[in-house]
Amino acid sequence: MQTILKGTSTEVIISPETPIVMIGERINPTGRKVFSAEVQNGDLSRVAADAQSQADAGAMVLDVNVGAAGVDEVALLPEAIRIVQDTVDLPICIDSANPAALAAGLKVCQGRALINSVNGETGKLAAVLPLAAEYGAALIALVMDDSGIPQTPGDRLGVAENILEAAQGYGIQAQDLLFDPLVMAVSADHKAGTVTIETARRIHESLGCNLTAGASNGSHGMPERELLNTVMLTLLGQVGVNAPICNPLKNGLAIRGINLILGHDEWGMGYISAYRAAQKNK
Ligand code: THG
Repeated sequence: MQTILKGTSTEVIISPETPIVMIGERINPTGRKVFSAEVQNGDLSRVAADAQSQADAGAMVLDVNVGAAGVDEVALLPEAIRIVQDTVDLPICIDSANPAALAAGLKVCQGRALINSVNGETGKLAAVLPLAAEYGAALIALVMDDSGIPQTPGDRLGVAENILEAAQGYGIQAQDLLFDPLVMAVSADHKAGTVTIETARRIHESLGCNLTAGASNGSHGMPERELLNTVMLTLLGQVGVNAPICNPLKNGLAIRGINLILGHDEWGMGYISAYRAAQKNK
């Protein structure tokens, strides 16, 4: 199953047969004090450099999120998307909890965007599915609904099935959806990792869909976050998460390593060239 995203002129294919696609996470005020303050002042001067550095590190899609307290996302998100697409020719993952901001972003976005995100809540489905249909965008679906985040992989799979059925009612197909099995902090719940991994495995097996995940969420509150993020990306990659949202500046070589070990990198050329580029930048 192929999920196709487009930039201004590039096309990115997400499928089990092709290498894992990194969605760069850094254009997001979460955990970034300076960027957060800038965004709150309407200052997007950092965005172009953050887009370029992630593209240079191998990101093939860029997540764009300007959500911070007091920010008018409807005004600022389209502006950030324009800056990114003026800087690099990559598809955009439009990241907002506000459907009006998603709509404003879609309006200016070139190519075929990835909406981040819908979930199984009645109101979210009604607000976001029509947007994906109208703009022909692909869509990330979080496996939670009006009852919250299910505790078990079976219940999370059930939510995924419900979302797929609702999406099909709008003419959105399985290949247009990237399911997100929900990575939660293992510091708060030591079973959170296994529930996420088993959820991904079951969605991949029974729906055949492609998957994303916010891999860096799992390590919050733990030392050596980078190490834990690598472990998370590896285990998720093994069960079908082929478009993780991560930090390409930190996880770039690990992703190439996963692609190599999983048979997606003939002669290791992707891994070797990423290694050489990293050495050159040192
Ligand atoms: N699923 C989907 N979308 C998502 C998430 C998800 N979008 C947001 C988030 N989760 C993924 N993005 C981030 C971005 C930053 C961090 C974690 C997840 C992060 N940042 C560092 C910190 O907080 O310490 C800051 C590091 C830096 O300077 O870059 O951890 O789960 N669909």
